Amino acid sequence: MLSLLLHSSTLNSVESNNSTSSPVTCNLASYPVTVDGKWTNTGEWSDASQIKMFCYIGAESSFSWIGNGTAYFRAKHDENYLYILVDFVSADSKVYDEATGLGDMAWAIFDADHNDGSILQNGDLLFRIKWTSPESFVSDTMGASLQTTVMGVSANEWVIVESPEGVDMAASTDAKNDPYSTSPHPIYEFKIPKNIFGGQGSVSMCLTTSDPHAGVLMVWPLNRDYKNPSTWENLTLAKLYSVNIKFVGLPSAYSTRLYYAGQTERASGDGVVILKFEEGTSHEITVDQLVGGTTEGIRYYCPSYQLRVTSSGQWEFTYKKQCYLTVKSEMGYPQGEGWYDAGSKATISVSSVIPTSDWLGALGGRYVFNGWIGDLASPDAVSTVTMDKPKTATANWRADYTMPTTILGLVIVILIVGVSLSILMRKKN
Ligand SMILES: [Ca+2]
Ligand SMILES: [Ca+2]
Ligand SMILES: [Ca+2]
Repeated sequence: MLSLLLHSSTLNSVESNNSTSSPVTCNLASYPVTVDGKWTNTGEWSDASQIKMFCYIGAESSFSWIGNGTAYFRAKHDENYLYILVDFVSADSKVYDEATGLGDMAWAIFDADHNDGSILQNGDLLFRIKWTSPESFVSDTMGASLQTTVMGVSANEWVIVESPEGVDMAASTDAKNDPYSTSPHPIYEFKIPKNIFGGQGSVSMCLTTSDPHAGVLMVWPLNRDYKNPSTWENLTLAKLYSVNIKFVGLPSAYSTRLYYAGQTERASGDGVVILKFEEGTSHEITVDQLVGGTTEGIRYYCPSYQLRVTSSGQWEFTYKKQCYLTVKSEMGYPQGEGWYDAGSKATISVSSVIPTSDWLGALGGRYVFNGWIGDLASPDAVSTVTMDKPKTATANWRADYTMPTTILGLVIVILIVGVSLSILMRKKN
């Protein structure tokens, strides 16, 4: 305890903000970053790791840092880049003072050569975004211009070097989409190629953002010394595994959707989708079980439409073509309409004899099945059809009044005989 107190007193006192500094795992990016110095949309940094920065109190480089402040940084990465957001929530919109020439700024420093030394080394790099006098640099913002600088090391001092390829930095006071506070305040975005630190899975770094007008300096980690890499904190980049997905049996004109990790992605039938996930995480990937089928009588069915991935590999979703069979009949309970695997045999049926619905039906008037017409020509009420394409089978019927005609004929004969007999009987009497 004593040594800790002594240690911190030599480095000036630092307000802890009730949090302690510890290694941070940098999330894998799900959403793209637009380097424009603001929350381009409310979701832009929602997938990043979030760390509250510390408020530094004491003297440093001729400044007295006295104020309380609130700042966060967020970090995430994709295959090639590390992205850092520094959000100085408590600072106001005054980013540059003409009289003193002082401007707000943010730094990100990396122990890029991983030597963890107590002095700066050639490989260490500093990325700085600073507001300065309006005429100094091209981009005017808030009555100031933005200066972005990359620094390397010479004789244990930071000196300006040429920016490595791919570096991008920006700042603004536009907090319109900022979930911390929408009142204007400095926001900084850094896009840093991972190859500056050899693309390794972790790197030591420190961050600083300052508001000299308010006398507030925010740092991470606690007790960081910008010239001493061994005081910087480790940022571990979550490693990725790669999932390669193909679709079998789905023509290129069709597309399906992939659902994974709360996201949806459309993929065409001949496409290959490569997804990256953090090592150690498990993900369920689902596709549309049915594709097409709304108009043309053809659809694609995926019997096994879910899979779970936990490591790199290749997977296939197999779709089966299906064709629609339409069975039309005005009567006789037609059976068999529906979807069938392409090339399979469908059985259709209809009752072969139906009483007519008029009064003659009671006397045996009936409709007789007269065969299937359309894509299937068959005289049999129960028939099979090969579903090599969408098909329609229509039942053909004819009316058969043989029975009521016979009955009525007999009734008439009986009536005539009966009447004749009764006339004969009367004459005899
Ligand atoms: Ca942005
Ligand atoms: Ca300021
Ligand atoms: Ca170093």
